[in-house]
Amino acid sequence: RFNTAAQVDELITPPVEIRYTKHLINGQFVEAASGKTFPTYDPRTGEVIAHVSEGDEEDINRAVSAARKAFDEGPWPKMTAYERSRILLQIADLVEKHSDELAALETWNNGKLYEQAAKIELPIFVRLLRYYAGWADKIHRLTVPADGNYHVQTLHEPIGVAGQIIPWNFPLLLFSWKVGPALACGNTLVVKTAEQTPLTGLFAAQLFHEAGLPPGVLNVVSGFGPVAGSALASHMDVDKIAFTGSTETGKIIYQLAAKSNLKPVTLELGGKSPFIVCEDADVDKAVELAHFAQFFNQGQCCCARSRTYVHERIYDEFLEKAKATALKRVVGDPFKKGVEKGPQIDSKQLEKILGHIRSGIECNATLECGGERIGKKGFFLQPTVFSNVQDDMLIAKDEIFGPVQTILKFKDTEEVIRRANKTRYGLAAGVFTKNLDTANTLMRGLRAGTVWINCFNVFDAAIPFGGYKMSGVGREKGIYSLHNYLQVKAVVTPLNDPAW
Ligand code: TXE
Repeated sequence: RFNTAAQVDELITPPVEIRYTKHLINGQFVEAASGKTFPTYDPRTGEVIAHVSEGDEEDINRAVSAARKAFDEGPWPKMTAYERSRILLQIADLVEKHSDELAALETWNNGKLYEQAAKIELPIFVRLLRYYAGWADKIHRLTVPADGNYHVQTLHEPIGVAGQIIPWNFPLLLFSWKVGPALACGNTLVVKTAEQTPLTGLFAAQLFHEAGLPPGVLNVVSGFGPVAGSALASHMDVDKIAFTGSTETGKIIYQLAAKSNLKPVTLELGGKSPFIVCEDADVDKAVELAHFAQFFNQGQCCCARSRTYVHERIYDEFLEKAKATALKRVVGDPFKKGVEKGPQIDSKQLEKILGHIRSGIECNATLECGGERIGKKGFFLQPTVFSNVQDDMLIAKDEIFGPVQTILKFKDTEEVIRRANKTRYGLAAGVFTKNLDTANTLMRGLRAGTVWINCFNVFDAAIPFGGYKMSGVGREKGIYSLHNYLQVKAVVTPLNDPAW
């Protein structure tokens, strides 16, 4: 029996108001040029909670013009780096002060656990801004020892107007990953939030302005991908585009960038990451970590470890315990304390996940528990576990992006490395072992942008994140993200000093 003690029909009223629904362009909230709006929903009920301005090409043009003017005329890129750093620190303080409201709005619009938004994601947001505030005045140029009688130096300059497209699974967290480094480097921005979750980006951007960010530096347009998103990716006056979302849309963005002005692209895309439990593992601990690595954020994580490979000697014990853990996960209103799983984001995602569950059953994987929608209101789904999963089944190949754990059996390390790598993705991997040699072999053999050994989801601001293969292009966070937002200019001057 599923523990749905926190019933989905006794919902808590969100402790926050919706104040901002219009585009934020040049420091002002403005209606869409067309006057159109679109509804945004509460995933707990599927009911409309607000109507938001719907951006199209004209709104993107206006936002890009504002960002261009702010870049060309300043003051942002021309300020001293120390001044930019101070403003970023002020923003971090103000966001921290409003963390509870932002977290409540995030939960209301996304369905994620309020405790998770307030205690994990907002602190990461604030920490990340402080981290990049620290970088702003430490981006050094180089002096280059070139042959000949020349003084050669490189200038590291902001790239210009950056377009940033954000998905719905971590609307605020990914907003910070994108805007933090770009602002620290002195760029100006146009952000297109996800159509499912437009509210928190607008609220956060308003706080950025209240804390001292000059108008035009950060513009936020709400709207749909194929209209507003593609207008941004193909805009001739946008100097760089960064995107997080599906691999399919990532390919479109790459093409739009290439067909327009060859703007550089960073992509953070989907995954089908393995979690490898070796035979020497403490089974209870491994079950707990594998469970969280899959079910965190309703399974809506690009880095969800969605293929759990378990060594054959401990497979049966692991499976029993994994199933018991999934059955205990409390599903309900994400605002309630004690609830461990909220709704999926929308009916499209719910249907996609249910389709994968049906395909797993049709392929004769064993449905150990779950597999069904809970209630008729909102988008709640039972935590689901499949065993007897084979590598060639769709549930082991496609990104399900939901609360579905697939458990596979393996015999030895070389075999599991080969099987884990046999995917178009390469975002992350989990390894669970007490043996240092095994850990080292796996860590080197796995083709993934992050390998978490005996831990999971450690997302420090300084740790780079991104994918191998079709999981992405480039890295975000850490020092690596600065490279995405800087141009390198080589400057050569003759030296008339004969001593040189
Ligand atoms: O993603 P899209 P969707 C995966 C996950 C999910 C699937 C589909 O498997 O089930 O993608 O989700 C904008 N030009 N991930 O449809 O389409 C869109 O408006 C420009 C993994 O939501 O990739 C939104 O802002 N932009 C992922 C953003 O792209 C376009 C997170 C993401 O939407 C566009 C989300 C276009 N033509 C989904 N089409 C991760 N890596 O974390 C859409 N967009």
